[in-house]
Amino acid sequence: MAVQASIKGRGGDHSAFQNDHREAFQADVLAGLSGKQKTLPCKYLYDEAGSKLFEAICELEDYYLTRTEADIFHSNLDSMAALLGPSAVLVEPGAGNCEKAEPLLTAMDTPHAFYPLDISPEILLNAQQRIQARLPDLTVTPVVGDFTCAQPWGEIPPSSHRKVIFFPGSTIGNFSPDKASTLLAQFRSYLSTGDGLLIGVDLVKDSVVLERAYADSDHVTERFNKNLLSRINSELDGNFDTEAFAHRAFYHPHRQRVEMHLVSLCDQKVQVAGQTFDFEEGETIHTENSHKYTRAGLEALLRESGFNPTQFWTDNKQHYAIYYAETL
Ligand code: AVJ
Repeated sequence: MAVQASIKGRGGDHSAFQNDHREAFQADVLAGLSGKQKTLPCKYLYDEAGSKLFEAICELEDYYLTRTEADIFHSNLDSMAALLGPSAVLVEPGAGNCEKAEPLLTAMDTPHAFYPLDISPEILLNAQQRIQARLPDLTVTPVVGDFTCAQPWGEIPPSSHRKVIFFPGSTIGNFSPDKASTLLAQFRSYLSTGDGLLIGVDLVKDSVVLERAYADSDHVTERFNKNLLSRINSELDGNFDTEAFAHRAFYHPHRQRVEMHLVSLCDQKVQVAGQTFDFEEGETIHTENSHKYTRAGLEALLRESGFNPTQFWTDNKQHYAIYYAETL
């Protein structure tokens, strides 16, 4: 069967996109390493190698999130599909390989269209072909772009059909509560009255369980974290010695988040893009936050962002939750 490989957004102008991307990466890295507390934005963890390592993390026994979310979806697909209703348009920011949307689209009553948004055109085209082959009557239109920007949302044509934003994977946890609220309000501004949001969130729980998920005994998360240094070495002419840094992940109960850091194991100097950065022994680079929510906290976040949570599903340990919320 012939599959139409249509793609919207920045996919057409790939090399210009790569160039912009490199410049932004360099500016963000140099700024992040210049602060008192050194930081690196977590979105840069997901280059090709990083995305593969993240997929490996999702398979780990210690990393309960992916497995638990998949179980909740699997057990409740029919009631979720019923809530989304017939002929809905599904939009997924940060869709990646679209593995979570596929069973949902299959359970839905004649979905009208699917718009996966992601920064990687290659992953989107693969997913489009796979889903289109399985659901030939559904129009799948990948949109390339950063979903925190206005650009990809502007690529989606207006439609009279009911729209639902699908945001699984606890991706919302990577945003501070303030930024999460801004992001959800941005989602809301794209929607109309009666449209919806289906969102997956990791819940606050025992810190031992949380810390094991981010400092796994197979050391895959360590490789995922250190891959950021290797990426800086190869893309920004850096000379990080990945052996001279240790992976550290801990739950901060007051901030309700797991923080991921890279700890310098000695006093050292590192060069990146012609600049020198000093590290003291024990000094860290803060590479990621993964915010956790209570049910009340998440419901408050949804309301302040313009949504009314109407349904929620969880697992028997209440480790993870999926919410359906309607626009207020
Ligand atoms: C992709 C943001 C949901 O925070 O659990 C996994 C990323 N970092 N292990 C998470 C991650 C370390 C993950 N999210």
